[in-house]
Amino acid sequence: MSFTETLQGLTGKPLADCTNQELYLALLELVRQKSADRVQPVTGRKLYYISAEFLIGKLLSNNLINLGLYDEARDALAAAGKSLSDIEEVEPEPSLGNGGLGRLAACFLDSLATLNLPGDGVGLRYHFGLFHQSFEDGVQNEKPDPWLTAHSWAEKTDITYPVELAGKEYTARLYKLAVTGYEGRTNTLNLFDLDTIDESIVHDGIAFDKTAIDKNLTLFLYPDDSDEAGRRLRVYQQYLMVSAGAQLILAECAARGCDYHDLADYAAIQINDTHPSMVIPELIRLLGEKGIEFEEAVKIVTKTCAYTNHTILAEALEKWPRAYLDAVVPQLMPIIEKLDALARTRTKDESLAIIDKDDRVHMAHMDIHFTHSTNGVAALHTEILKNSELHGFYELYPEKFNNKTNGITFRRWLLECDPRLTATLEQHIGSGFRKDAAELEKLLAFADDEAVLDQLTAVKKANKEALADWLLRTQKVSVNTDAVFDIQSKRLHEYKRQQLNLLYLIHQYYEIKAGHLPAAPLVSIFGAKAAPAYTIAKDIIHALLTLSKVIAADPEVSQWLQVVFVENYNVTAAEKLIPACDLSEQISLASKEASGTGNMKFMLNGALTLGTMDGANVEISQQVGEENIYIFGQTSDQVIHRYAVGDYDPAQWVEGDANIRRAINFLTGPEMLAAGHAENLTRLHNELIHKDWFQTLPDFNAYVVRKGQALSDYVCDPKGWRRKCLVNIAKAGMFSSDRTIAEYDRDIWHLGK
Ligand code: GL7
Repeated sequence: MSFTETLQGLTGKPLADCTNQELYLALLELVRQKSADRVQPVTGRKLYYISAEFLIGKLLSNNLINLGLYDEARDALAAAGKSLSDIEEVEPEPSLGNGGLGRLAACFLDSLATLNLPGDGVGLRYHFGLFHQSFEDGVQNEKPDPWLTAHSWAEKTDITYPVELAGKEYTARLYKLAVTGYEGRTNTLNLFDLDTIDESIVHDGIAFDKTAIDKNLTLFLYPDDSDEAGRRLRVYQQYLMVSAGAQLILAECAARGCDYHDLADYAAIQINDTHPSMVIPELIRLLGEKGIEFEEAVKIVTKTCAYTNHTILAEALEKWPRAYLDAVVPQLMPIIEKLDALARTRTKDESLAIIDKDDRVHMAHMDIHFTHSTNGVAALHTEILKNSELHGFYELYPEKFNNKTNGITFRRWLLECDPRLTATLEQHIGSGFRKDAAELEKLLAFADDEAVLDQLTAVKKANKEALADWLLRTQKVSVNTDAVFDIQSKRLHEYKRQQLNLLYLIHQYYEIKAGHLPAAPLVSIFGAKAAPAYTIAKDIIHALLTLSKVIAADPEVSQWLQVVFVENYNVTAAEKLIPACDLSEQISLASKEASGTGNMKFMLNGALTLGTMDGANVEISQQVGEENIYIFGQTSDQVIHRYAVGDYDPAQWVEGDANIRRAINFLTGPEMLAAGHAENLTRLHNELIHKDWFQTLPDFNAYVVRKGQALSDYVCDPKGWRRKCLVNIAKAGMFSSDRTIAEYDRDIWHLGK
């Protein structure tokens, strides 16, 4: 049967007569059937990747690619006058994650299935995921972002588990979402929810009654935690996830013959950051119910579980007040106390305790004591964990510490998002890189081949035109595609330093006004959501939106400089932005970005990195060589030293440097105040002068110089530029999540054995 006939069988009428909605549903059904054919029996150890976030993005195209159906589907639809990309627009994006950590979990599921490894995800079925962002009067506005339509990828099952929260029993229901690898097996993303959730309680944006647990528990990912009810709600969510998850794991293992004593032969559990840490005491509790004593249960759980640390930012290493846990999960507290006592027999160092003297429970400490592996997510990050942040733990358990540099799935971040580049690569180096990313290195043979370099230039230009069309259609802005496309897209956080980019743009504004024209016109594109309660982050968004208005209104400047802030940055937007980027901004304060994964996506799509020696930028720089990347700024050692000495005073930098002073004062100058809000701009101005916790000012001049160099290279040495792009693509292989997953399997999980 032809593809057209199969699809027509599902729609019940000629494809040409179908709406895009009808075609989307038919494709969804077809993918489901084909994915089901690829489910394989599990033998030996199976992985459970437990995570509060799975930022899966839209699934239709990805699934069609992995099933080998994409080209057929596109052609059959085109023959009927339909476009696959229009049909994709019908699909809502599930925003079940907030940034790199959640997207990493999604990439890992893709790689597990592609490598034919038995590995399922365990998480929550949030009804709205992260909020939908819009800008009103230059200010971020938050609304729910619904994705659960009548027909969704996550299928309801009749499997339920009881979960006790604050002494009351709730029923967690399992939903299953098929994850099919590229020419690989089908695994499952298990998502839990309650039947009683009531979406109608959300009002005024994303506000809701935080105490009505049966109605609100899985409404949002990361509900606002600026008040106590919000923080408790996170504990409720976490326990729902781990308790239902642990019951599912034990049930599946038992069905395969596990007698619980040998749990570690059947299951490997990866704890993704500290949100799922309560799975440790919960498993001990459940094993106790099966008749296993505490001491043995601790050994079983330690052998089964492993922990990944994704950040050194202290505020992200969760420490729950004991009172919250006493209230929400009283059944776990006796176990956590026993674990604390046991940990104290291993070390006298109070700072490594699970329950500290202020009665806070340190989730990461519990993870490190009671799992067999703790890994960081890039080489530098792991070294910082070992040498400073977690040094005491490293001394106690050196054998537990290991590095697993992050990766991204090339199916989504090359084949799907950049079909033009994919086709060009295939023309020259064949299609082996689809499964073996190291084959991209074959491209190096063409580094001086003018025809190939021209082709890459043409691909980039076409991608920039496509982005310009999309920006016009969705953001109502028109951009100059001859300009350098410079992109900083990631969560808004002071450590990521969108404010450094902001100060640069103001500096350029002045320079252009003074007749010091840049080497090339620049379109500076941002995409970022700020956490709803993160005031300064919202002020930075406001300052960028205001600056964008000021520049657009000034023809002298706007022919050289444009600032575009894309609304509601999400996976779908990333897929449009990344292939069109010339210069990728990875400018976090050295030591603060654990890895970054956007940096890898941009590089793979032939953008050059402008970055600090932070996270995986260090490894990107090693891969491509320093002549193929624009590095600037303080090193992590210098930064850590500056924090240790504690004498950083931004006011001195403002006083001592006229350019810095000029840029900062512009924030509260007449142009900005006329276009924006004094309250936001003044607060940001004061923050930078009096605090600047992420040391923006010491890196300012180096950043200006390096960025200027990049723009000048782009214009003065176009061939050299394109050669650098080629080297970046060719050297991206190491950042495939297939490589990362193979390393996790080799060193930690040993799946299928
Ligand atoms: C993060 C890190 O900030 C980021 O650098 C890393 O790439 C990612 C995946 O390991 O994890 N940690 C974190 O809490 N978030 C991240 O994106 C939200």
